[in-house]
Amino acid sequence: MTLKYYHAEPAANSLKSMICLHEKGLDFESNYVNLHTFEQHSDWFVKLNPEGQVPVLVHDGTIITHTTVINEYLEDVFPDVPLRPADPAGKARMRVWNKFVDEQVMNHVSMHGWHRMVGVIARGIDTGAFEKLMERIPLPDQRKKWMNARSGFSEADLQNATDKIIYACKKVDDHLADNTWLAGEMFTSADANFYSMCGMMVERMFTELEVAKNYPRLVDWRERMTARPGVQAALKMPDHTNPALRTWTGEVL
Ligand SMILES: N[C@@H](CCC(=O)N[C@@H](CS)C(=O)NCC(=O)O)C(=O)O
Repeated sequence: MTLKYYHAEPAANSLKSMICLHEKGLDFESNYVNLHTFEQHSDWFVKLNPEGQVPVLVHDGTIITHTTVINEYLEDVFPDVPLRPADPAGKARMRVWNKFVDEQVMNHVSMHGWHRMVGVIARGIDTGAFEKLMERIPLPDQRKKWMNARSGFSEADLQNATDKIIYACKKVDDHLADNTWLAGEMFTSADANFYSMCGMMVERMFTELEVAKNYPRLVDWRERMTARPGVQAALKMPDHTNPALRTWTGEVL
């Protein structure tokens, strides 16, 4: 059996499935894809994933993309250490949380990240070279996102994204009043999802939200997440980010 994981730094989508791989104790080959040199749009990578995005899982030659799908696949093929409830109601709870994070959280946090971090990279590229890079991006929405990152997202769009993040933090914090983990009493891939997309960095990225004061249960959950050996192992995966960006706290550099 061969399991290969193509990924970038241990954050966001790359971290999300990496947590599940480690939590399940699976032996996998780690293949770093350098987003800083746009390797995700290179010919070899687009052959693997025509959408030109990380991460990608390759299991005995079968290519699986999209982190929520990858995590469900891992669950179906490697159920020994379960990260999904066995009962239909528990499965549904987990999936509703995954759907919430995928559809109503991920893009909003990502917009702020791109505005502040990817914008630095995008603005550093000469105009002719930038246009050439844009031509290689397979997904039209992703091409627009790169162009917006270069010019800067609008204040209205950024504010809308912040509003959605505030909503998500409150929703999770309220939910954790009666639940240990997002899907109930069991740690699931939904926890890996919210942690990777928002929970682990929300306090650092959005200091104005006063996360520790306003969402203490979310912070407690985040600490319990970070302490898990599987999460620790995932966070230790290679990080090639420019050191200035790694310690970035949210200001436009
Ligand atoms: N729905 C996809 C989203 C993947 C995604 O947005 N990947 C980002 C990294 S977090 C990426 O590859 N960005 C580089 C680019 O699009 O150029 C998933 O769940 O895997």
